[in-house]
Amino acid sequence: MNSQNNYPAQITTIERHILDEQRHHPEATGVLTQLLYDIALAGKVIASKTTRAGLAEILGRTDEINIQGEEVQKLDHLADLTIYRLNDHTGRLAALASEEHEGILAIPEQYPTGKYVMLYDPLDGSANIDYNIPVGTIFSIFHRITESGPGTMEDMLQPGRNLVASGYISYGSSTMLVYTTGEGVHGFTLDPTVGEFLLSHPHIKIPDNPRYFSANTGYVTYWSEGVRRYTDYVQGVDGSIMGLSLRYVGSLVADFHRNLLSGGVFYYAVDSRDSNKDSGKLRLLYEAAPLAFIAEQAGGYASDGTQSIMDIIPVSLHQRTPLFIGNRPLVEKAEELISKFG
Ligand code: AHM
Repeated sequence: MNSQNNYPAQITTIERHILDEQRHHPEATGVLTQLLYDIALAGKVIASKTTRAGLAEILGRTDEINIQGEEVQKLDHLADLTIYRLNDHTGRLAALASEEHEGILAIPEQYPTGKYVMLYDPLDGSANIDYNIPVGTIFSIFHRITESGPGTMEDMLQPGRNLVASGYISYGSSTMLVYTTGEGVHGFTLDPTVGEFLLSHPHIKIPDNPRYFSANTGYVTYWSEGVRRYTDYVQGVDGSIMGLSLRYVGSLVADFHRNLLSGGVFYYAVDSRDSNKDSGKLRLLYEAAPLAFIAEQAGGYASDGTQSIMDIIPVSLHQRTPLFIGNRPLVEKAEELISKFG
């Protein structure tokens, strides 16, 4: 087909793209390919719910409190269940862990276990659901460490450096899936008319000239001296750079995605009012590490203010971390100011 017939030269579905990537790895068994495809399917199912979120049957809360002490929104619940149910029986996973549950989610006994584990945040930024603001799913995939049987905590508590794949699905004005398996970052947009994710953003690289900084500057008085100075820096207060524009949605996937495409930095620092005194709000395994892998693959960098997020060895499933993520020089500047001023 050619463009004279009004057909695009090539339409690449996510399935085709993942299969093409697999062909670069003759040793691959196809399990990861299938797993990524299962996640894309979950994304489609969740997208079909989020676009109906304003409808009374779905909108609202379940009256449950999750282990982070937050109200569980109905959509969180649906997203959580959708991802688990689409992956519990495939024989590809040894176990799952969700931001919504305290412990590991086991594979039911009647199903086989597989060689990967997956951790996921089913609907990040869910406080925004009631306001029709984009939310997202974030996922991380590791090889299991244990040999066989049900996956254990040892399989889950791995540093970002061990990630085999990570990605997110953004439910915004359109639904996008962005992922990496360590061979660059690729973005797909869901064509709702055909129900397929189509390759729309191949080989994403963070532009060298950043445009935005994203942080909840309402907390500035509760930040450390170093983070306050950094906030002056990104705004160009000391004149050393052209000030960046502030854009903050308060939905990590949306904020990260914008900065990935436009260049910039997102940060969520420790707040002196916080009971988690040295950690901030965001979760290492469900939010920071998977996005750090994508940032690195797109030429960027992620840090907790002192070290690469990718190198942190988790000690618990729901561990929190400060996060600075985006263009490498901008993130390194944060590290410099934090090491000088705290
Ligand atoms: P959640 O896990 O309850 O959805 O919270 C995570 C969200 C992120 O998406 C976002 O970056 C951050 O919380 C916003 O927090 P704040 O309202 O403190 O700025």
